[in-house]
Amino acid sequence: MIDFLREAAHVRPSQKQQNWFDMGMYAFIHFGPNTYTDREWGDGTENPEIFNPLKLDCDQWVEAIKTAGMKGLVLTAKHHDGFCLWPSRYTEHSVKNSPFRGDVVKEAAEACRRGGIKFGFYLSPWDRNSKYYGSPEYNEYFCSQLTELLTEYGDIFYVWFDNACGEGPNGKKQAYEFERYFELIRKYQPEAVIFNDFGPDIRWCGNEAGQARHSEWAVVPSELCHYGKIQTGPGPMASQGSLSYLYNTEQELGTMPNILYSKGLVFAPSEIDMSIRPGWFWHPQEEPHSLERLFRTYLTSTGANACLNLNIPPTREGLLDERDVKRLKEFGELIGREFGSAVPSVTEKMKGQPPTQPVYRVKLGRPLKELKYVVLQEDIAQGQRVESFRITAKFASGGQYPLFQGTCIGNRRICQLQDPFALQNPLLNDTDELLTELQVQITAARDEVILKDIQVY
Ligand code: FUL
Repeated sequence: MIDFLREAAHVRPSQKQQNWFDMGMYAFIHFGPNTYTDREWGDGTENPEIFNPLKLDCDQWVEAIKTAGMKGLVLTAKHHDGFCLWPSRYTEHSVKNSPFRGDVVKEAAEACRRGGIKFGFYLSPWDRNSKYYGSPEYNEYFCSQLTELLTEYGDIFYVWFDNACGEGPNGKKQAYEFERYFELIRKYQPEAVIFNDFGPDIRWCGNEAGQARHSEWAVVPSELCHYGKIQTGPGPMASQGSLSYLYNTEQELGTMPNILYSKGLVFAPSEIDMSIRPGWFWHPQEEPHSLERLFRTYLTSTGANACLNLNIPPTREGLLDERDVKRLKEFGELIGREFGSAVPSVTEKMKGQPPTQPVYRVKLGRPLKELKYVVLQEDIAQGQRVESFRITAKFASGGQYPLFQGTCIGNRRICQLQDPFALQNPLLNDTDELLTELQVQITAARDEVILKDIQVY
């Protein structure tokens, strides 16, 4: 059992998964015929004539998403309606038969390059327009389109696959050949990470509400992320059960009782995808979510061992809506205010503690009356190990006060102690005492704990 946990602690990310973690937040862009029909799912019969973004300006998209601190953009090159935002050679259902006639994928990729952020795309396997859908030819067709996108638009950091599999125009469903699609990506864009509900590189968190799990493990059973590279053998109790019930909406994923029955473990961190508005596509009557909602999502995604893929849909003109642009700017400013400059501190590991239960003493460079956040980071390159921790405050008088208890840390855990949106925040304590030190105590871990950083705000 202990050996198995130790093995679980050593399941490590690939370099590209680490690079992805470092990005923290990037933008999803849902754009296509739905933008013009006021729908969320087109049925594939839309006339390409309706697609006409007269003021398309991808530099405006990039500048706006950069104000929020986002490091990349993921464009819906093709959604379920089958309409291609690039002039694909393999179909007539694309921008080439629209009055626009340009190439949105090219414009977006070039704007990202000019703006110094990364570019990726979403390509829907479900295609409600293609006559091939529901037959083996469709996989050929899909691979040809994927190859166009992988070879003609420069470096791609991300390929996002939707698992949805509905009926095509012939009333048939398609057997997707994901392994084949993944191979093409590895061949043409070896640095790109691949998203699919079940991995291989990045998995879906299980909701579209912006909420990571209470304990969001990057190391999960291989039964869930069967496309990933299996990095351990079976759990000690695998012979008794096969986790056949496992689905990505389970609350317990990667936790100890969950991995105990697994057939093996995979490193596959979770992405939180959410739209800035109720819909994924732009609808004239919708408004962006409040700044508060976005900020809470930031804490429960990038601050909970995941990344945030926040969708901002362009309007019919091809610009991001001014209301969304304003909200993105406010969002970036708030993140800057809250996390812009850390309180200077010196961390020292206390001697004589077991390697799985270390205690860190964080001496503050200046005494504090209030404390907003403590941000903890494991050295994720070495794996994810911490099961539980607590933070204690120490005051000038020597008094102590328990502040926070948590489970996972992983790549980045934001422990929130004050809420910028609350009318009143609890005092650190009920006297005028000043906080001089924090203690971060790891109460359980799968193997020796390797923290990368502790920051105080
Ligand atoms: C879902 C799709 O059906 C939605 O339209 C949207 O693209 C979302 C990101 O993924 O599965």
